[in-house]
Amino acid sequence: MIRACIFDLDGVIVDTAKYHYQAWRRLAWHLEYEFTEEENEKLKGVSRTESLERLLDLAGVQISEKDKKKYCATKNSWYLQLVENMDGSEILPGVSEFLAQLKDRHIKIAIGSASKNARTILKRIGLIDAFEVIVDGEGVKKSKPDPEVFLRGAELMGTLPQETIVFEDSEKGLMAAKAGTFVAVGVGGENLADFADIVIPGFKGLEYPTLLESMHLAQV
Ligand code: B16
Ligand code: MG
Repeated sequence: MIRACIFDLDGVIVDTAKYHYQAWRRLAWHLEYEFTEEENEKLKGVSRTESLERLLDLAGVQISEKDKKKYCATKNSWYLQLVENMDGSEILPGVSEFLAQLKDRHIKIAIGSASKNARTILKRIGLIDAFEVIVDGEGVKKSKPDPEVFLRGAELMGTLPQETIVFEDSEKGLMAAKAGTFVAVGVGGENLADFADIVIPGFKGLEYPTLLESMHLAQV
């Protein structure tokens, strides 16, 4: 019996994943490293500080802790410039309609994002009041694939993981959902199939009852 849904933000509600990639690639250029889209895939759902560590490893560069802080701040300022003019038109196709279906059925909805910029983005796209619970990178200690972000979301909504669907576009996020015993829906390509209970290409035209049926789950 499903009573709630938790949505990842970047790559699920809105395609900010491309802006994160652009900002990391710009930083990589400064390290004289060509950061590929494939390598970026592995950073999806990973916190800012951990992402920098991985980029430094890839580039084979060692810097001081003080410089790491500076680099993270620089990457974030570039990212914020890129998202500055975002508006509701960047909400991914079908997302608003799918959220409306959930509201009509009194299904609780939350955001579970690794991003410390989640609230800023939600304000820009006009969805800050759409979610009854928002758990973001400011509210958790452990990064995905640790399930903390989703467990906290479910706790705040008062639902059990088994009653809650997590929608995620990253391998790490889906691993977090499974580790927390949530129902895990991958949003994206078939490469996510090994990590999810089911994969959907996106929300366009998605009917909530059909989704539940395809996972043999009951409605409230
Ligand atoms: P920030 P999600 C994640 O958001 C992104 O996928 C990941 O690329 C990013 O590094 C991370 O947030 C931290 O973001 O630098 O804004 O705090 O997919 O969990 O919504
Ligand atoms: Mg994501």
